Amino acid sequence: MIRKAALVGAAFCLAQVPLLYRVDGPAAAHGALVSPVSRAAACGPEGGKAATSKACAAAVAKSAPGALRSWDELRVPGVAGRDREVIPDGKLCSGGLARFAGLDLPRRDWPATTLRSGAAYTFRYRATIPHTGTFRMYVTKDGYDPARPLTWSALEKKPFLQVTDPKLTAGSYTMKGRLPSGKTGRHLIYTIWRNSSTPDTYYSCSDVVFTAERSAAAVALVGNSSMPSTSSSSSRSRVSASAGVSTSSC
Ligand SMILES: [Cu+2]
Repeated sequence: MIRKAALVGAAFCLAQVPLLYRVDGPAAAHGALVSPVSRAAACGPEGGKAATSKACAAAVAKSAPGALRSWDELRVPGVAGRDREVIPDGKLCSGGLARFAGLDLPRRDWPATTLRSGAAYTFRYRATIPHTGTFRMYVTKDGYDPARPLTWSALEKKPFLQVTDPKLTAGSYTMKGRLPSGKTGRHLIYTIWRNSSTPDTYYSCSDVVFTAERSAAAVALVGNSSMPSTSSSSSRSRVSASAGVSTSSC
C-alpha cells in the first residue's frame, strides 16, 4: 500500500502535477529539515513565532508571492550529484530557485537553533511526501559569516552526516547522528537530499548556534544525555506537532 502510494506520488511529480490535482489543493509538497529548523520551514505557514521574525518577513518580501507556503518544495530536478556545478554561489539556500530568493538573504538574525557542538542529535526531516534517497549534511567552516552570501567554499568539503533511506517516523525522516565537533557560535547546516525515486534534489539551510562541547570529564560524569535546545522552541514544536497533518498532494 505504502509503496504503491509512493509510486503514484512520484508519477504525479514527474508529470508536473496534472491541473486536475491543483484545484484548491495544498501546494506541491515534499519535505524540509525541521530539526534543526530550516529557513523554509521556519518562515513557512507552520513556522509559528519564527515566521513572524524580521528575517522571515524579509525573506517573504524578497521571494515570489506566496512562495514560502510551499516551504517543502525547494527541489531541483536533474542535478544528479552535481550540486556544486548546478547551484550557484550565493544561492545555496534557495537551491538557485528564483521564487525562493528570500532564503538567500545574508543576515545575522535568521531564526536559529541552539545546539551543543559534538553532541548526539536526532535530525528530523519532515516528509510531506516520502521518497527514497540519500541525505547529506554539511556544516560551515570556522569563520563563517552569516552576513555574507553563502558559497560552496564556506561549507566543509565532507558531510558530517550521510544517511540513505532513513526511517520515517510520525511524518519525518529521523536520523540519529552527532553534531560537528569543535564549532562555536553561529553556523549553518546545509542539507542535500538527493532522491533515488525521483529526479529531484532538495536543499535546506538551517541556522544554528553552537555552544561549547562538554569536557571529557563532564561527559563521563553526566553521560551523553544532553538534549539540544532551540532558541525558538515554540516554532520547532509547532513544526514538529504538525508532522502528522497530511498536506501531501504532489
Ligand atoms: Cu516530492
